[in-house]
Amino acid sequence: MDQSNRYADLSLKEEDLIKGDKHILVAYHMQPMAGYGYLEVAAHIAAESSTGTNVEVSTTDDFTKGVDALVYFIDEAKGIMKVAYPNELFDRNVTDGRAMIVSFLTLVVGNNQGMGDVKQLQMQDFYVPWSMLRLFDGPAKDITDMWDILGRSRVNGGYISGTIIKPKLGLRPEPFAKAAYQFWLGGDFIKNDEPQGNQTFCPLKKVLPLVYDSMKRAMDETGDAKLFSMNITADDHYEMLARADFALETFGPDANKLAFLVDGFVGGPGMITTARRQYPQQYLHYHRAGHGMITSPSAVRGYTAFVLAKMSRLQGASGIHVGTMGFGKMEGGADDRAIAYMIERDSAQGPYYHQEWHGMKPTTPIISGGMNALRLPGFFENLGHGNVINTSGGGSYGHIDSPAAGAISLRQSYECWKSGADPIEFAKEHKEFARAFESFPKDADKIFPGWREKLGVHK
Ligand code: CAP
Ligand code: MG
Repeated sequence: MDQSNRYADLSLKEEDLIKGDKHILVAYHMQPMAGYGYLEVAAHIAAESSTGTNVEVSTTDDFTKGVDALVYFIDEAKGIMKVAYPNELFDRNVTDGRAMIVSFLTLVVGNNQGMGDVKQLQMQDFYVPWSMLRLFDGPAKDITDMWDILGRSRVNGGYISGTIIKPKLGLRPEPFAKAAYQFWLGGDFIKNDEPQGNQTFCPLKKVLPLVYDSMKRAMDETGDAKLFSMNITADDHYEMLARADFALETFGPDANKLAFLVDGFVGGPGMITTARRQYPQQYLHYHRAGHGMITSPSAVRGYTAFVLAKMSRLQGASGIHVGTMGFGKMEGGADDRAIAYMIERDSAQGPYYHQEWHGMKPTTPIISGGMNALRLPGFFENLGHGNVINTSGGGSYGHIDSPAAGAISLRQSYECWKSGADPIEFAKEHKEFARAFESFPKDADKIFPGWREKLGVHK
């Protein structure tokens, strides 16, 4: 049934919709199945995503029609469609009247994802009017709190060097805590790798006190504060809180140095919001493992990594992984810096919409996945700044001298880029950075051809 009479109005202007402040706007890449008209399928999507179904229903009244989602733009040649969703469509909390991401997802990428007349439907961008934006929690803590703990300026506090305890799994409590200690001698921030939790060979209640002991010893030895991002992901709300509460008690006076990591993609928005609301004093670290199943450029449904990151700021993530923009091991390209800008700035341009954040706290871009000291200078150059958390697992534990040397090489790499120095010249004066060339020779050959001669390394 062609419902474009009711669910499309191509005379609506985007600027008017934005000025009106009454709609969330969503841009999709859409391709219909063969044999279906573009506008017809677009209208069907708007219907299924709001008040409609595939037939007329007798229960529809005049009020209902007022909250129809409307297709307001199509470009069939480019495969782009845009929909205006009236604010009233979105579910609001009984307890406090606030908005929820789960309702947003249920409507804009819910049933429409499985429709038989749709070949491709991937959300590329969305715009949130102030009237809705103000109903989302946003972050409670942000990178300025991390800088403060580290004793730096709250403004432009710079690069936070981090790692992920590796191997991913298979360390017992003592070697785990030792690996943490070794990195902290040179670096700032450690996170659990996302599958690490309460395995029988490394029980959380045994390992966490040891990690705190490592932190204290590293702080004593270096005179610097250290940060630990602990995985509290769990199916059960109470289990998640039990993990988090145990950690807060364990870290006691240093609980401010504890961040909570939640696998927000596989765990879902409820897990993020639970952590955000239960622990507003902790930095909330959104890990997005699994997102590639829908965000990959090869995916034809779901939404993009950009959309995921933008939603995470609304939900209140203090930081989220944004990939490595083509410089690491995961999928992505240089243009992905737009993802970082959208979550860290107060006013930013997305692929389709400009978003004002009206002072909502920023979400830190967390840079992770195959990074090391040699790949970082190019990364910073592409992004234009280094106010990020970077976690380099292999890049630290793969350094030939030690994890501490790996950590120091990361910091030196930032200093090299910041000072505008030539990396080879800088390496001559900075041992840990120089030894990163020998630790990751394949990268060195690729990024700095001729490095062996220049640095006098002949092995
Ligand atoms: C990185 C990592 C992260 C990925 C996630 C891993 O380790 O711990 O989970 O970076 O990807 O398991 O691969 P390495 P993203 O530093 O050793 O590569 O940040 O893109 O979400
Ligand atoms: Mg990982």
